Amino acid sequence: MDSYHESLLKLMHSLLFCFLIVLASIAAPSLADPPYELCSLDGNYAINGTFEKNLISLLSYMSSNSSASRFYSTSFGDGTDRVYAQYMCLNYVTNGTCGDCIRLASQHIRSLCPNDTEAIVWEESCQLRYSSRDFFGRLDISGNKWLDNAKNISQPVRFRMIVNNTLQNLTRVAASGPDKYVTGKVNFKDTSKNTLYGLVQCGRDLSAGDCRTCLEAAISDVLKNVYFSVGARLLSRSCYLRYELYAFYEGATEPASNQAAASGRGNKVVLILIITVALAAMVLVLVASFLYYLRRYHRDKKAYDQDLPFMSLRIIASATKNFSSSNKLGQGGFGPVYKGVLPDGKEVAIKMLSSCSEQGAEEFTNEVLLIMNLQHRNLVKLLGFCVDREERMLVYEFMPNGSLDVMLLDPNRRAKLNWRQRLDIIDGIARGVLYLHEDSQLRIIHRDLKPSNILLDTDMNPKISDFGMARIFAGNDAGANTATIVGTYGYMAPEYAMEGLYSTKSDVFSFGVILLETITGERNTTFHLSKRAPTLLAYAWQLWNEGKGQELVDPLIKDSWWFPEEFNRYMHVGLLCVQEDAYDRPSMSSVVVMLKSESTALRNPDRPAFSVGRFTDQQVASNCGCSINGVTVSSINPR
Ligand SMILES: *[C@@H]1O[C@H](CO)[C@@H](O)[C@H](O)[C@H]1NC(C)=O
Ligand SMILES: *[C@@H]1O[C@H](CO)[C@@H](O)[C@H](O)[C@H]1NC(C)=O
Ligand SMILES: *[C@@H]1O[C@H](CO)[C@@H](O)[C@H](O)[C@H]1NC(C)=O
Ligand SMILES: *[C@@H]1O[C@H](CO)[C@@H](O)[C@H](O)[C@H]1NC(C)=O
Ligand SMILES: *[C@@H]1O[C@H](CO)[C@@H](O)[C@H](O)[C@H]1NC(C)=O
Ligand SMILES: *[C@@H]1O[C@H](CO)[C@@H](O)[C@H](O)[C@H]1NC(C)=O
Ligand SMILES: CC(=O)N[C@H]1CO[C@H](CO)[C@@H](O)[C@@H]1O
Repeated sequence: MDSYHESLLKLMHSLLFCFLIVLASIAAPSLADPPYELCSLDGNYAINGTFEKNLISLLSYMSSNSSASRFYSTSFGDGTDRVYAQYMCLNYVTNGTCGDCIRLASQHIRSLCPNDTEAIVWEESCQLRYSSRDFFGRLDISGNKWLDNAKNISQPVRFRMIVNNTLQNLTRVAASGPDKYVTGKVNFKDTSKNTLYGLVQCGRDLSAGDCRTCLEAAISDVLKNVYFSVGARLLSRSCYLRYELYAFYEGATEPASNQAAASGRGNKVVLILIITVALAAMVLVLVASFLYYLRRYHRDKKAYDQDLPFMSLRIIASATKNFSSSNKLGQGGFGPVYKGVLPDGKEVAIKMLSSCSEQGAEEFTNEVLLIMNLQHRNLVKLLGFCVDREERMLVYEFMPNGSLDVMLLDPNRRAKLNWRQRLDIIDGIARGVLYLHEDSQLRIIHRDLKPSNILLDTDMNPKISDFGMARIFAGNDAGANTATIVGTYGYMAPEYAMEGLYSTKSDVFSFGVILLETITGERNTTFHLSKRAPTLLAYAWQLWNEGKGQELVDPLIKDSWWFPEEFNRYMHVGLLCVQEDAYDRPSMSSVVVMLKSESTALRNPDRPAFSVGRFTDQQVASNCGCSINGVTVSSINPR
């Protein structure tokens, strides 16, 4: 495509973007302005009856006396005509505002819930409630209402975590304080610097425990219902919470960029103008979309001819019960991993990639589509992916037997892993890595091979996961030098850990460590604790030279069925793979041949790399600085 078309497309894209913003501001599904009410279906009081008279006196009493306190409960009348009423103003409002708010609420409550024996209304800064039953000091978390903001956050998953964390912290403080009220703010960074402002408040008649229960239910309700919004409120009978990206409790008003929907109300001229602009934009957008898809179609015809395995964030969120902690399978080097169930009942593992990647959505999509074309029985199958603003997710088939790591660490499970299965696992890994290095149409260096990245299916077939991650994060090819080191100490080749030099031979090194760990049941990273030698590699080398290699066989299989000759050959190949000089290590294709050929004489191994980095089991992630609350996460830099 020539440059004229390119710039035309760019223009179209900007218009599309503007259009989406305009559209969002019209269609935003946030609730209307207050009041919001909840009327009971329990019963009605008689018109002109005593209950109504009592209610009227109570409301007028509260209206005229409400500037004295932020929270007030009182009752009036006798027997079945007795009315219990309570109001709560948000603590930050002035006496005058509180009074005005209650006066307004008193009028609204009767017109919104005519002749109901129980009702509650929420105004902008207060709530008013009455009932024929005594509810003072009693917790009621039913019928909570939530409100969201018109504007969407760019990284909802991470934002929700920060919101949850902040509100949980505020809850702890508020519940134990005398005012049952607290505000707080937290700085965080997503696409730009931001501050989250939160407020929680309980009725002062609640105990600390009930206040906490109420707010925890409120947090859970708001997170369950509000997924994308930059701010939200939760209206409950006994408590209240709100969070925004501006200091609402200090009188700040919502920044114009957030205000989209709130200001649209009643302003017909603006609305008409917007619609006109939108219609004009729509025509351009249609043209733009056509050109855009035409371009994509030509560039990546093959990938798009297949069913595009793109999944929406909504589907993924519902598959993982909104990324609930009970669905979390673990924490990978690039972000958390969740178990999910797709609408068709298929079990999947969903890997969230930390948003540090600089890569744009389009490059990411292309990269994933390339990687999805890799198919091998020893690679975990990538089923789909999701890109939503800054969020990136990969959807894999679910592996019921977990990872080799867990298998080797747990002595009970390791004991059940017999000699034959171990050799099959090693052979499978070797074939998978060979496919990545040489046989696929892409040349892929894994860069983070380790037992926790080897998953096991129901038949204990090994499947390599996280392949293509190095490509996705670094986006470049083999035999390079990189400043971004992705890997795990104990499995990283010395030239890679120290100098950032990587090649297929660095994967061969990691494979060698996995091989030795699988046949010996020892862990390279914690071997020094056994005091026999600083590392498993050093010890294996020492025994090998003394002709006593077989002493290293996993004691858990020692008494069962295993072949010393096979053990010797596997150990020999393992030692060849972990040699210090990358040049001396065999290629993956020779490894596969050597493991299988009983007759070939193998070359003697040279000294292995004895100490690689510090032997912590620390993950070294990409050296980006995502920070939550000023704390920089994942930036361990090897020298
Ligand atoms: C927010 O994002 C969700 C999901 O992507 C979408 O359904 C909704 O329309 C968006 N709202 C706005 C105002 O952009
Ligand atoms: C209630 O009382 C008012 C005036 O006291 C009267 O006009 C109205 O008809 C009465 N309504 C009923 C339903 O009795
Ligand atoms: C609000 O009312 C309380 C109780 O009447 C009083 O102590 C306080 O000084 C008032 N505050 C302001 C700002 O007027
Ligand atoms: C009051 O309640 C009765 C039912 O008991 C209902 O028929 C009537 O319409 C209600 N009055 C108003 C003003 O809603
Ligand atoms: C919020 O955090 C709490 C722990 O502090 C956790 O139990 C809960 O699952 C989290 N909720 C969500 C929706 O992430
Ligand atoms: C919440 O409190 C914990 C422990 O007090 C603290 O480590 C964490 O940073 C706090 N989180 C936020 C978002 O304030
Ligand atoms: C305690 C108090 O201030 N009570 C006042 C409440 O308002 C009524 C008028 O509606 C006054 O008469 C009370 O003195």
